[in-house]
Amino acid sequence: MTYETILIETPAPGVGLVRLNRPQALNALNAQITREIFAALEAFDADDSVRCIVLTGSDKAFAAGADIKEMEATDAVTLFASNDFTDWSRMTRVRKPVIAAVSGWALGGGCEMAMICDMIVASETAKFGQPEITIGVIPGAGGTQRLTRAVGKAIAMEMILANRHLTAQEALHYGLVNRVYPVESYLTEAIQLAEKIAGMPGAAAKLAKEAVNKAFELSLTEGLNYEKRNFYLLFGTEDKAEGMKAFVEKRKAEWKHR
Ligand code: DAK
Repeated sequence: MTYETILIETPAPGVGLVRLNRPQALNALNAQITREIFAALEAFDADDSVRCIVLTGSDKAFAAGADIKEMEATDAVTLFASNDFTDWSRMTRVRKPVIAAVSGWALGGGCEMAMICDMIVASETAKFGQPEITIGVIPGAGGTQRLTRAVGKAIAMEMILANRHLTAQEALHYGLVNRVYPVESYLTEAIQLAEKIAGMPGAAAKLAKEAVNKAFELSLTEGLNYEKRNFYLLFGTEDKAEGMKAFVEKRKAEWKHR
């Protein structure tokens, strides 16, 4: 597939990079870019040479939300029918770890897209917000749920009802982001973190991601059972045999990612 609104790179061993590229609209998420982002993530997910994915925008904007100019002309029936745009659950089905590298605006759907990722590395200029109420709607791609789980009810309510924006440091304080770096280095740092994850045994990384995400959906007992099954499953992998043998032999493991 060729892309018109995103750029694709493999900047480090095992790392796939998806870069949003609609600078004229601050990377606003129209149907085309959304479709291309999901397709690119799915392509990296299916590519054996990639084990961790970084999703980024520009230094000025990760994404300023869904494209309001496109949405202005949309009615409820059309929105319901346009599955490409509305089926953001495609992103949650990516099994490899995904890191959002966020600088500048991460508003509305931009903030929601970053929150679907497994970790967020931010630049000092990152600004997170859910301003949908200022255009007469509410978050529609997980903002009321994922933001509340990430920062707690009080701050989520203020962001969603009063359009409060969080600075990068505030987002770090409330647990929305993992790390904050100067704008000159946030992307390099995100790629380095991705390279570190890509250097771990691939099946374990996928199953660990899956189990952590289950913590938001299952009861503790169900979650613990889920974790245990994934743990047992890994005892069937070549990397488990190699990892434990290498420890006993006091040498570095050589992963096959199988
Ligand atoms: N949509 C379309 N164009 C946008 C845009 C957006 N969200 N944000 C910025 N732009 C465009 C501007 O119109 C302008 O284009 P021209 O007028 O020059 O042609 C260009 O980008 C530069 O923007 P500004 O001139 O406004 O730049 P400033 O630095 O002055 O301001 C800003 C930056 C980010 C504060 C401002 O642009 C802004 O407030 N933007 C809108 C932010 C916003 O309200 N975002 C939330 C949109 S609602 C769903 C999935 C997703 C969603 C819902 C449902 N389902 C799966 C069901 C998501 C909804 C949303 O995100």
